[in-house]
Amino acid sequence: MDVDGLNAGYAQSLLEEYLENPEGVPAEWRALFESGDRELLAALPGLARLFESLRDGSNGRAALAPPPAPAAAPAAAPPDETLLAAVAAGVSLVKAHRMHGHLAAHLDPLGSEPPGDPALEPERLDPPLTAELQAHVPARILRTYVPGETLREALPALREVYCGTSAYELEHISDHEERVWLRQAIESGRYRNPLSADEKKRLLARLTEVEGMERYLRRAFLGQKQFSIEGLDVMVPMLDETIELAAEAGAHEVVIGMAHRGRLNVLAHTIGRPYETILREFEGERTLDAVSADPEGGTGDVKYHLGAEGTRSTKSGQITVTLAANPSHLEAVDPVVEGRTRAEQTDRSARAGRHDARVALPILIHGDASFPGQGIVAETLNLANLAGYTTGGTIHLIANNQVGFTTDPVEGRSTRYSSDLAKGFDVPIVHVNADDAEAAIAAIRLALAFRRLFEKDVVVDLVGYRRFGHNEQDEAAYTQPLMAQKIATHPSVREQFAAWLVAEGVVSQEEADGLVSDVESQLKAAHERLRSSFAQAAPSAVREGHIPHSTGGQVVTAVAAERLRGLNRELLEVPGGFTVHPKLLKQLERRLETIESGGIDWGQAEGLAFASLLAEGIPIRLTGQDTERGTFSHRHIALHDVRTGAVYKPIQHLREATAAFEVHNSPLSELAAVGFEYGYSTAAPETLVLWEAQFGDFVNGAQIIVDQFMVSGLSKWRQTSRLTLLLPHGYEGNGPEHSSGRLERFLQLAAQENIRIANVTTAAQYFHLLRRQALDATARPLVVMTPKGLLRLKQASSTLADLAEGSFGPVLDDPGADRERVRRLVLCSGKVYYDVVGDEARAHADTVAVARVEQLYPFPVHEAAQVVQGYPRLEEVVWAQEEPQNMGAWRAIRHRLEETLPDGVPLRYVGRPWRASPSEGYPTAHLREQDRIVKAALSST
Ligand SMILES: Cc1ncc(C[n+]2csc(CCOP(=O)(O)OP(=O)(O)O)c2C)c(N)n1
Repeated sequence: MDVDGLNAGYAQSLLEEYLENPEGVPAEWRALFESGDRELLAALPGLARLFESLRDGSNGRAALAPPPAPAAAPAAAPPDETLLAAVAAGVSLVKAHRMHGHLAAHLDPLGSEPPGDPALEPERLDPPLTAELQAHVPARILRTYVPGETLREALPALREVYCGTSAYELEHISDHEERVWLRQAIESGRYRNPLSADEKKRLLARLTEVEGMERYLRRAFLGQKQFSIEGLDVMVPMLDETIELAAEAGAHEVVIGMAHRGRLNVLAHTIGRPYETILREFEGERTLDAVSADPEGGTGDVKYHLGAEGTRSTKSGQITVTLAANPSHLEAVDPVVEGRTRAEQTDRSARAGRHDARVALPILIHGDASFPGQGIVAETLNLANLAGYTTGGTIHLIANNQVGFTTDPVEGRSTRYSSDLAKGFDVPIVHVNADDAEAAIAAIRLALAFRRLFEKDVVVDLVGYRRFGHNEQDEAAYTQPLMAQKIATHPSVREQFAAWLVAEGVVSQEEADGLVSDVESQLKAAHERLRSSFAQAAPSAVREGHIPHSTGGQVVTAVAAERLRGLNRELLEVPGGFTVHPKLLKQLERRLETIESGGIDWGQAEGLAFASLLAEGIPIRLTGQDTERGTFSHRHIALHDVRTGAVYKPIQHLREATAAFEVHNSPLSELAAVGFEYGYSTAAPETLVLWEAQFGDFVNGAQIIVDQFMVSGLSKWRQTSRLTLLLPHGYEGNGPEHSSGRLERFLQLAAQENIRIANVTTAAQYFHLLRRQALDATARPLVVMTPKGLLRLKQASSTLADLAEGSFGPVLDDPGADRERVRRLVLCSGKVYYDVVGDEARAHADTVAVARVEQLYPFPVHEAAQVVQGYPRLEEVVWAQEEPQNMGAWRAIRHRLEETLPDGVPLRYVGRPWRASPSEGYPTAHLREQDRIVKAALSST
């Protein structure tokens, strides 16, 4: 070590660096600091001076001021080694508070003792940090931001900060800047400014409203489910603060996702739904007079699942607050909210889309049992920092009532905290005792400031309790008797806060009581008004309605040939010097020929459909696993320069485009990935939002989103969208898991024209289908069974004329059949068509016609009947499918087909028999089965 020229400043900076990060200083310096070696220290005058100054209580400042004046050590000053060790112990103590302070924090309003940690106890350190020794350790060198000159002065503040009614977990964060910012923000108390008297009064008034509403509902509607918020009442003022701060930071919208707990209260107080409306819904459970049946034939939904939107006035202007509709399935709404927020944050009205996270803020309110238990939470957290999915940071609020229905935390999770999962995502976590209203508000201020600065997620774990059972029909004491006993005598947060304000002289007892009776009177008055309105209104009849529908038949989907030629060229343009992989380049360049001479394949037709829509001002968002290239290497919408790795997407540079095209490879998720796109599509109704499964089978990982949102959202919440699922489907010998997009599931879920389902067989059909989906005035989700082998099959390719002059055909008749000769009509759907017509037996089966049903739902009854009627000598109709009999389309469309048959013409099934697994594992078994099906379809029985 070179000691010449060493100055005290340098030595100190090394020492400080060492204290912050021991690994960050050269090994020899580390050894020195750790040894406290007097001789070595003597050899380093600068450092010696530093230690001298530490001893004289000048906190190292003297060491920085050359020339140093020798300080007279007080008689009782400890020796250097002890002092150095004390500094090191002091550092450990500070670190321990930052890392483990939460273990000693008083987070439970019900008063359970925190476990604590030996590292937090100064007397248990080595050397024991007595009060006297603490007084010799300068606070500055410990790099804390709490007030106090010495450790002795700083420690109580440190304890207050880290082990009070708030606690923090942030040392797991890998970004140094974020960590340091958080420490500073927390220790300096920047976000814990005491509330002003006015703010306190407002807070009390809010808590009174929250509690008052729950109490009124419980009394007025005994036993009806309200999933009371009580025990977590402060959540509502926390949301108030969030909305205020979001508006201040420039947001126009706050999108909230939450489950049942406290939802009615949030609807009333956060969204601003009038008490009367909520009371009407409660009355609706008793009398149909209170609610009118859905005139459109939907089922509606229970009151604590309904979505809502309101406008709030803040100091920074008006802001929209949306509560997303959600099903009972806990946490399923999380990615939906993220997608929705992302859509709000995105300007798609120009070729270069723009994402601005300041525009909207997502808030997810989780249950403490659900957060660690439901995998979708992890999937959603994993979206947070991805370019295609980020929403610039979500505020996660765990409504932690320390129980999940009747399940205790020890049974419900393997982690100490409900929030622990978030640690793996570098998310700061604030735990806060829900009985400390001011601390809860401070937690929100910190969270919002962090999000604003770093555009990342934050978790606030609000630790409260549940005053009653899981719902108003449950008895908590049956399963959590001790907790229930404690809660029975535990004053509410409003009561505590009121008592405190009275003691402080901020309000009088009369004022506090007056607030309670005011809320009560408001609710009573609203209820009276509602009741008198029943008396006057004529009872509404329950009507059998129809959800308006359209199969999109009217939409013109053809695009002029010249425009398609131009777009085709542009889709192949790359900037000068950009080198596409030579093999790929050859494939792509073929598209210049196919547009003229035929052979437009799936990928090309899709690109042209997208490009033409962009030119018509329709934005598009396409995501899925490996979707930029396409699972089957057929799309190549993003090109990679083989020399530089640079990426270029020609479709984003179309000269005529007047809308944005977004494409992203998704993370390996189905549930959150589809949920996100569903949410996005509901908030961007003008956009064609597509999600592609790697193989169709995998869509069942997203079953909750399909069942609870996509197919039933319209009926339950009048919420629909153009979400389009591309599900590779077809029996090609790849085994049980890569054959089926589970067509039967979607067909089973289809009713009241809630969705559209197609399995098309040509590139042009796909082109027209996509365009129709985007342009149809009636938005509906679309499920497409997309091909694999057909992507490149010559017969499935199309010509420019097909795109420029054709349209979507829900049923395609046999083009070559001799109508007078045909005795059997084979109807089928999807790829099996090519197996049938491509079979050698086809040539001899001239009494057989083969037609395709391209749209399976809504079933094209009229078009199918026309095809059937086109064969006057028909003796039988065969439905041929490659799926097993209990799968595929058969069971869902059989009755539809039967409606089309002339009298006396039977309908016969040809396909795999009933099977528990979709397809054979052995390729040879597959081939045999495929051959049997084709032969059975073509030959007479
Ligand atoms: C996916 C799913 N599984 C099970 C349930 C049934 N369920 C409803 S509430 C609940 C407990 C939830 O506990 P927690 O997340 O802590 O929220 P709390 O009700 O305590 O507010 C359960 C298991 C559900 N709604 N969703």
